[in-house]
Amino acid sequence: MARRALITGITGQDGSYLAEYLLGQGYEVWGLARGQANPRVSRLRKLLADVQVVRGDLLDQGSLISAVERVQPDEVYNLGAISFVPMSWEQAELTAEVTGMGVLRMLEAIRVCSGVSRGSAASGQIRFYQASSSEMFGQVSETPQTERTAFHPRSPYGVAKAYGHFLTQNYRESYGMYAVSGILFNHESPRRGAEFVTRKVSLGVARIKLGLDTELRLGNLEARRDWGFAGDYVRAMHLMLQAGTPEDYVIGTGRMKSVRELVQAAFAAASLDWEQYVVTDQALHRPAEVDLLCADPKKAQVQLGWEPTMPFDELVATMVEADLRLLSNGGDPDQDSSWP
Ligand code: NAP
Ligand code: F7E
Repeated sequence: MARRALITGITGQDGSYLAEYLLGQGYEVWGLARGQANPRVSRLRKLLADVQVVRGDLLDQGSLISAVERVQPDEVYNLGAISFVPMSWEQAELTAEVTGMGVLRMLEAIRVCSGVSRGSAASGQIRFYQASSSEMFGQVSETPQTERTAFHPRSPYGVAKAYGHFLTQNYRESYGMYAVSGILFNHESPRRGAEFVTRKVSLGVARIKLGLDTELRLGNLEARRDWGFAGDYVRAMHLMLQAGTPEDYVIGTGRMKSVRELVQAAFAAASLDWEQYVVTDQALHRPAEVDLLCADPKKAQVQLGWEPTMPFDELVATMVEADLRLLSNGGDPDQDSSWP
């Protein structure tokens, strides 16, 4: 019988890549989707027709228990979150509820449905993956960051992710559950939400190239990130749930670039000079910035055999090309009816 996976955050960037990857591995894939008329769900049904949808919300404990009871998954991937860092200052309580408490609700649904209690053996159990984030490192105490680097989150999002991270560890230690966190650094793709800087830049370059816009307004160009390709990172999530022992892993490329270098690479990919078009705007700076993030993914390389495949310049060029194609065909980045 096919193994069954339940993915929260199925309508997001990672949800789509993970679903495709698991379907390719022969899994029966279920996606948890919220809302009574979520337009991203109709798109999902069109583009990933083999994914079965179960209704539920990370804010609603009962719905998660019902989803686990109905799907009877072997593996649960908790990717659902308020994931845009600036939004976490504007709606800090909602971020805490979805990104933080949502982890508790999902873990509880699994614990209750598998009949696990303190001291009971947790064999034949559902394996749980939590989407932790390099934003937990925040103001970094060392570079590169490893599984042992201290957390100093700089946003309500980072704080909520740290709660989910420690709670996942705690359920592993308290109940013997197979529950792990992947501490993933920034990963991008042509499916990335338009609010994140890589996609904002690739869409901005495409609009300028096609004469649809004359400038691109950005915040802090000096921030540095470790950017990889989302398709590579979902493989790491799966590998973590196949390991002999449940452990947490840092996933990233080990190389960092500044937003300025990202901008240079993206405009160069369209044969444009970025300095003619980019305008910086203080209003887009954050109340507390994460200046730099750079992964040390050695543990994942050695123990899981995981490697990233796409270099930074190729990733950026791929995103710019995809957005040029999308806009040339009259597509809308929020409604695009195909996935690159
Ligand atoms: P994303 O594109 O923003 O997707 C977020 C998903 O969460 C969407 O499917 C959204 O569904 C869902 N969601 C929001 N509120 C929900 C709720 N109340 N109940 C259930 N689902 C809800 O994020 P992503 O880039 O794919 O990232 C996936 C996960 O990895 C997130 O947890 C993110 O925080 C984490 N992460 C991402 C990165 C990265 O660089 N991409 C790095 C580290 C960690 P709707 O369609 O209903 O809005
Ligand atoms: O910002 C700077 C901004 O919003 C990256 C999420 O997936 O990765 C992501 O979080 C950097 C920051 O991603 C603009 O100040 C400059 O320093 O693309 P971002 P993020 O905040 O790093 C982590 C790992 C996650 O877990 C999150 O869920 O770019 N920046 N100018 C800008 N950023 C944006 N969005 N827009 C600008 O105009």
